Amino acid sequence: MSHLSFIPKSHPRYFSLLTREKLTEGFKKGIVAAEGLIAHGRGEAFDYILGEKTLNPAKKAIKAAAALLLLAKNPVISVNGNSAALSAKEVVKLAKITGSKIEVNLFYRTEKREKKIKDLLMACGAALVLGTGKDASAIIPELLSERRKVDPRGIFKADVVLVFLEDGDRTESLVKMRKKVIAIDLNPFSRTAQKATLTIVDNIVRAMPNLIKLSREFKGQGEQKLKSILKNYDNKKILKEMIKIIRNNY
Ligand code: PTJ
Repeated sequence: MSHLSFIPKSHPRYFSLLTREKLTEGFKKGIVAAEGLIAHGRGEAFDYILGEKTLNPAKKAIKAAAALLLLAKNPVISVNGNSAALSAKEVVKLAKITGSKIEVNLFYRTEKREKKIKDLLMACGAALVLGTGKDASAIIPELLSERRKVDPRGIFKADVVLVFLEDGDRTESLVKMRKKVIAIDLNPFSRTAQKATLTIVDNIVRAMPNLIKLSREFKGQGEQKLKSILKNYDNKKILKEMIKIIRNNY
């Protein structure tokens, strides 16, 4: 049974409660791992500290991420349980605008969950979803988790990979493979945030619509403009700015 009817629209944290509801529904449907609910709780705590809004450093990171995706030769969006439950439609939209492939990649990989996530993405309009079943036949070296299994047409040969809710290990391994990693992670202290090429410290439910909007705006603009956005972007500086805001606010 959905708990949506328990949430008054006037509740000051209506949006946050609605997001929780999407995850618990995703869990009941077998899309979200039980551990994904706990991971979201950690994200919520950081989001609370950020004032549940997209802060300036995150806006700059989103701008650079849009430029990086549009300049990439083989961009891939990596989807797990939480990102499917929260942003499946947005993943498909962003993939279409930026010419990215979509790949399912799970920490708690089961065939059943892979298939459910793939079906959801297809129902949202994806033409092709990589990385499920036997398609995940390539291996990320030195990575021991199930996330090491990737699609040779997707993450394995990608030059840019967009990741959500990571455990850090894979981001590090992908960077070692000379790929550029864009991470959306509410925790600026996490290994993922620190190791990614470009870190968007924001909730995926806010970052994705903004990323779509900017990618749409930037599409068709000359390479030079996109390259200059990236040239002026410094991820370490952005992370420091974010941490400074957190420290100064409390
Ligand atoms: O791949 P799956 O679906 O089998 O599940 C993997 C989970 C999500 C369980 C796994 O990746 C995990 O345990 O994640 P972690 O290590 O707990 O990391 C989650 C990170 O994502 C934390 O740093 C959170 O702050 C952050 N986070 C949680 N919710 C959001 C988020 N970042 C952005 N937007 C969110 N909504």
